[in-house]
Amino acid sequence: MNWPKEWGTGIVRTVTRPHTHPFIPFTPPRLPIEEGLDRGRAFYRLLDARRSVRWFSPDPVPAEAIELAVLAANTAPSGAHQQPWRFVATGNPDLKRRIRAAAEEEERRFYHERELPEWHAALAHLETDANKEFLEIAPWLVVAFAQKQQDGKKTYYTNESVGIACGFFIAALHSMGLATLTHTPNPMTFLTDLLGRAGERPYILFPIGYPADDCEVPDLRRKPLGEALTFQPDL
Ligand code: IYR
Repeated sequence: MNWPKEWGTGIVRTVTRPHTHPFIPFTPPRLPIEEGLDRGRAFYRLLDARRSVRWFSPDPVPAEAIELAVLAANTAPSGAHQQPWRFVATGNPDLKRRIRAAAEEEERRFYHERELPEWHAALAHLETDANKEFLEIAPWLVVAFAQKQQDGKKTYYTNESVGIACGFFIAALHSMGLATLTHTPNPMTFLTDLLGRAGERPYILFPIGYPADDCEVPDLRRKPLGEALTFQPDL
């Protein structure tokens, strides 16, 4: 391998731990601290430019972008390395239309029939409603499913694992200049039937595409670092 001298010699200690299962060396070159921080700043700036989008362009997005985002998601850590996720992608107009129709049916109940005043009040600033036109306009819909069981065996930390994979997925889409929305029609069991994933739980429905030319987003602020991070004891 070829890396700058200041990253070290690349000579790795041979270890003789008494493993009972296969292990391989993992000794990535260590970055100089300043370079690591520069990369951290750049990565933060990249992610900070992401917004959840509800107005998409119908412009096509190559299937390879979806494949790359799922490859990224598929690198997520998971309980017992069970990787309890399955991403189902469709760009099929008829299927998208049926998903939209079923989602809007659920959402009409959510917004107009169910007695959820606190939830509705918490959402008001997003100005969402039961109309989910974006489910037909976005060129791709990808549904993340959680596998509570695999081959009849329970999976562990299923929700956490799928949540982390979805985070990687969202970041990968953003890195390609694509937008998405973590859409969770409630309930969304209809996706299990429409997408033929019996035994799997729909986790998030992601419309994916480029933002529309006239896309807008709510004027939100991210919570300041001081509210997101506590050093204990204080620095
Ligand atoms: N599922 C509904 C409501 C909704 C709920 C939350 I929490 C949001 O952050 C946004 C919307 C919908 O998609 O409209």
